[in-house]
Amino acid sequence: MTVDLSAKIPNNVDLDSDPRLRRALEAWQPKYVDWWKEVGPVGYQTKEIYLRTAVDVGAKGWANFDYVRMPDYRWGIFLSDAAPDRRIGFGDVADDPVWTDVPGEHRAALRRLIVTQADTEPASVEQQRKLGAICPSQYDLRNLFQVNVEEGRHLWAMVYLLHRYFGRDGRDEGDELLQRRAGSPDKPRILATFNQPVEDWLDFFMFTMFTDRDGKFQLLSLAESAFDPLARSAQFMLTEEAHHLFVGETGIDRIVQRSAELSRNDPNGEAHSHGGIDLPVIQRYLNLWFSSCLDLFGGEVSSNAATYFAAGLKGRPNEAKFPDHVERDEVRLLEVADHDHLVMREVAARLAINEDVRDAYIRDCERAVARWNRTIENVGFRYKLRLPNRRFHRMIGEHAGHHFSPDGEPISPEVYARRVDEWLPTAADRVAVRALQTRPVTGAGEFASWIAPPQRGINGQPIDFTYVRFE
Ligand code: BYC
Ligand code: FE
Ligand code: FE
Repeated sequence: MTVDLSAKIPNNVDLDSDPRLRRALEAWQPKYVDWWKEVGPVGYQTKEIYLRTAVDVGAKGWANFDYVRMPDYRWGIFLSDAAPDRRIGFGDVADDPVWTDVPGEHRAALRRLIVTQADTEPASVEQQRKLGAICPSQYDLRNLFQVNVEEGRHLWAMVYLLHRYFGRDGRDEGDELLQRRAGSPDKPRILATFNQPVEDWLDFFMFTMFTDRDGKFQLLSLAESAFDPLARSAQFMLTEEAHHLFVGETGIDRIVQRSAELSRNDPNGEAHSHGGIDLPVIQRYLNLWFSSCLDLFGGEVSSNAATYFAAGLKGRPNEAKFPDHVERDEVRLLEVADHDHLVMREVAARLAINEDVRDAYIRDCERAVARWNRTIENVGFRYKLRLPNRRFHRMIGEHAGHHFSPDGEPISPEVYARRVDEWLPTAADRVAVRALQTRPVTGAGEFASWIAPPQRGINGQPIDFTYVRFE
């Protein structure tokens, strides 16, 4: 399918052949732009930013770099090319041809999955809206806005599916997606992490590392869906997602590097008196964001997940790599708390699908932590970051309502309360981080004291390139 770039809404879904749908989306567009202006990035809206815009799904065209003002960004609708004769890869419908439309019996479940996915995209833009004012460099400011405009495009991708396949209900959902607000007491976003404040750039890098990474694994699971338009939408979103994950993982790596350098030269092994962030503070932020994001995979035992899997609506990341795609009679063991000790509990494998997805996510996070620890080692400082156990600080699922140490040992509420300041960011930690981030650092090639420069610039440009035109 060729891309129509001259259209009001750039797309490769042949919007012109469906005037009713095109009109409905063109009616949603100004509401979207109003939303962007109201709760999108604060400031910088009239500045020209060096951004990439997707203009095609092919290897060449999908990353087109140029200076753009954010409100003029060309948010488009793109599906990856259809695979010929694609078959469903899992569940009771394994090996059937994929669906080009929504089967009546799965309408409610698919709508719910799409709305939940969609809701996270604008939420993240809202959460990050104030960060421009305290950015550590022009390079990072540009990356923030790149992430923001692409999350906006991900919303477009999902709203297209809602309008195209869910009629009136879908259009109503599209409007409600612009009405909920991250952190709002009366109209909050759907999933808890997307109502959490993102107050500083350590939060931001943790978010793009851990929360966008939930996005990667959810999108990989949706890319397996029997509902082909959803699968192809998710597939193309993943190409953009890679940059968000790069921003998070390398952002933390650069902070960790600077912290280790400053700590190594300090008699007490601390970074804060030299304009850096102490490594234990980074560890506490990590504990917070990682544990919150583990909740985004849903309960360990989930009949929703079992239904999605059986019906072919949502698979697991890279489903082809799993030995069994049906999981009809298999079981899985879960380690859960029984009063003050851990017991093994057996559950049907289909009920534990969320745990399979969480496993894949945790492995990917472990890889990143190992990389950060190599950075610390290369600097010549002794400190090791680590992921807390998956039971630590959970609000959803089997471990919620119990208390665990970061090692995953069951502990009493009293011990937890006594030690929580060692494990999660304290008010003093937040004050210390914010004290380093009080103004935007935007000079050419200039970086804040608490973060190392990146290894290279964006799209082959130098690090001191003009990523944002301030005139
Ligand atoms: N917070 O059966 P359960 C991204 C609810 S991120 C609040 O255990 P299920 C992005 C659940 O809704 C990717 N509520 O869970 C990242 C249910 O409610 P009801 C987003 C939660 O359904 C950064 C109840 O608890 N995509 O793209 O198996 C920037 C029991 O649920 C939470 C998706 O999530 C929570 N954390 O799994 C930008 C994919 N967890 O029925 C973008 C679509 C659960 O009692 N969503 N609940 O009212 C899904 O696949 C599933 O809805 C979930 C939950 C995996 C989220
Ligand atoms: Fe996204
Ligand atoms: Fe993302």
